[in-house]
Amino acid sequence: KTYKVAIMGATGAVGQQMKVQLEKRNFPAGEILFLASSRSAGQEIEFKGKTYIVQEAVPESFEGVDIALFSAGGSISEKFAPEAVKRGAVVIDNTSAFRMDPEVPLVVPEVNKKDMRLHNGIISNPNCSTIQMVCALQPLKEQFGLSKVVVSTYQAVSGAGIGAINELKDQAADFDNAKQADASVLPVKSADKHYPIAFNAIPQIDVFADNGYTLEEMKMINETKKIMHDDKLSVAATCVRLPVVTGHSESVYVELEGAPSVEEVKQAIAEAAGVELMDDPSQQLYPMPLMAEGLDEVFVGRIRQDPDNPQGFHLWVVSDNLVKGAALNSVQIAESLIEEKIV
Ligand code: A2P
Ligand code: 11C
Repeated sequence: KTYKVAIMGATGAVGQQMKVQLEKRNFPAGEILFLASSRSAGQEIEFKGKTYIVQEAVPESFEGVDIALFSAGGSISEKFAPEAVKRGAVVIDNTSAFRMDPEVPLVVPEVNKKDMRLHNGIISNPNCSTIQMVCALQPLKEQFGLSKVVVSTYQAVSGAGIGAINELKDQAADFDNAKQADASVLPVKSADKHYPIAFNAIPQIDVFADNGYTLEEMKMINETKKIMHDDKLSVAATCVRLPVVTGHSESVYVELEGAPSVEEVKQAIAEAAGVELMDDPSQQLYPMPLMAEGLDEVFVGRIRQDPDNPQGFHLWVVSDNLVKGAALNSVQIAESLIEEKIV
């Protein structure tokens, strides 16, 4: 059996990667539609050796679509996802539009695949920085119990879309004028002030909430609790943008309910689905975004026990934010829908 698939936001950083993942995993797409705004309607996209034309998305685009992968921004999802559902599609939405809606499952297949079954037409794909963190946390929770998480992120510009990648490339070409570089995308396109990202670190991703946290930080806090089904889990986050093109890195501190040895923690990480242990200080082996680019796995290294607390551990977690953080996770949800006979 094959399925009619639509990619909404097909020309974007995540949309392009969705196409790559569908091809790479040989997803049973009998028909495929590449949708974007009128700005890029008419562009050509190659898929499995055939040329397709990007179409401007309208509600009728979703007629007959079985699975729609959305990554064109929250307001576009709010407008078009209900239209797609009305026409019989299951929407896998990679924006924050519906993630915290109690009626909408928020899924990382390695962690909470079965939540998918409760969908009402929309399944949300979590934020990229949340996905890679929960993949590393889940085996620790299962084996040792998890009570507290404190995370600091080192996030790549591709998380903010193609405009942010271009901005970094332009600014990085002019080292001597780094401080005066033109900036209009980061930290947030709609914000009053913009700062250069080349040769910089910006402790703001998304806009600020009233409590002083940014929305990116609140996503990591709220989404983690929802995916792990644990409202009592204590989570705090500080999210920082770095001049890295692709691949988010995270320094994650966890407090466990038990006090395992470092070796036991490493073993749990090594055995976890979708996660690869990369941790050997004697060989200077640890994950970095440049090596993770284009790869499927969540890489974990630098695992250390807190010298002052046998239940505390530090981990360094790296993954390609466009792959497992977005497109791959969405395609895995689509594959799970087929496996579980939900579509
Ligand atoms: P377009 O190329 O027409 O602007 P990124 O996150 O990399 O900036 O990508 C955003 C994606 O969302 C692009 O594919 C973009 O298409 C798409 N998009 C933006 N606005 C709309 C819209 N109004 N309708 C459909 N797609 C949109
Ligand atoms: C970033 N994590 O790196 C953001 C991008 O809610 O899906 C993803 C925003 C989202 O900028």
